[in-house]
Amino acid sequence: MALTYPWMKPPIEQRFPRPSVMGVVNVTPDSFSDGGVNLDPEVAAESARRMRDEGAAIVDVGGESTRPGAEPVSVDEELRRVVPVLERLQGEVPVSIDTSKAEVARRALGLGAEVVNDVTALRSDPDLAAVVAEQDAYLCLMHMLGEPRTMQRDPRYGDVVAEVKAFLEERLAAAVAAGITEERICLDPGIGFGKTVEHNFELIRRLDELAALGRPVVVGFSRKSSLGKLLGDPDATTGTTAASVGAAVAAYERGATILRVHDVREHVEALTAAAAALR
Ligand code: HH2
Repeated sequence: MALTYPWMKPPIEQRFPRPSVMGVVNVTPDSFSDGGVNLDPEVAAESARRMRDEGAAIVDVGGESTRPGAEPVSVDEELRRVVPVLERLQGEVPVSIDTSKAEVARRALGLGAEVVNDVTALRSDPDLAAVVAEQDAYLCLMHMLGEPRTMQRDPRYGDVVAEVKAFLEERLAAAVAAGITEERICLDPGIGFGKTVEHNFELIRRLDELAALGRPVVVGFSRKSSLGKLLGDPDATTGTTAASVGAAVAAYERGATILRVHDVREHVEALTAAAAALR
C-alpha cells in the first residue's frame, strides 16, 4: 500500500540514499535503446523484477519515448502500455512512472508507484502538480530545451550549467508553490534533452553546481548517443554499457544521488566500488 501520511514518508534522500540506481523499463515500440523489447507486459514485468534483483532501488516505467524526433502518444495509448505492467509490479517492485500526463500519473500512483518522473518538469500538463501534491508522491523535475521532436536541432546556451541551474531552481519553486513538499523533489539536468556532446559532459563536470541547489540530483546518461559520439562515431544513436558506467561513476563523484540506467548489474557493481573508494 502506498504511504500517504507525510510523517511516515522519508525525504527522498533517505528513501534513495546516494548512490541509488533507477532501472529503465520502456514499454514502447520506439525508445532509442530498448524500444520494442518490453512491449509484452509480462516481459516488461520480468525485466523490472530482474533489475530489482540486481540491486535497483527503483524501476522507472515509461510508455512514451522522448528520444530526439519522437512524436507524442495519447493518454489512452500510454495507459494501455503501462497499466498492465504496473498491475504486475504492484507490491513487488518499487516503481517510478516516467510520464508528463496527470491521468497516467494518477493511475500509476493508485497502483503503487512512488515517484513521478516528469521530463517536462510540470510544464506540459497543468493538472500534474495537483496529482503529485494530493498523493504526496516523490517527484523528479528534469531540464529540457525545447521538445523531443526538435530539441537536438542546434541547441545553444551561453553557459549551459548556469541556464540549467536557473531553470531547475525556477521549476522547484513552482512545484513547491503548487503544494508539493520540497523534500519529496529531486532534480535532473536532462542529459541529451536539447544538448550537444560538449553540453552533456560539461553538465557532469560541473554537477556540483546543480547539487548546490540542495536537492538530490538524478543523472540519466545511460546508453545515450553522446557516449557513442565521444567514442568516435559521429552518427551514433546509442552508447555502450562500459561508457555509460564511466559517465555514471563520474556523475556520482560530482554529487549525483540517483543514476538512471538500463544495465543495472554493471552500474550497481561499479557504484558500490566507487562509493567504497570515495567514502
Ligand atoms: N532520459 C530518458 C527518459 N526519461 N528521465 C529522467 N529523469 N532523466 C533522463 O535522463 C531521462 C528520463 C530517455 O531515455 P530512455 O527512457 O531510455 O529512452 P526513450 O525516451 O527513447 O524511451
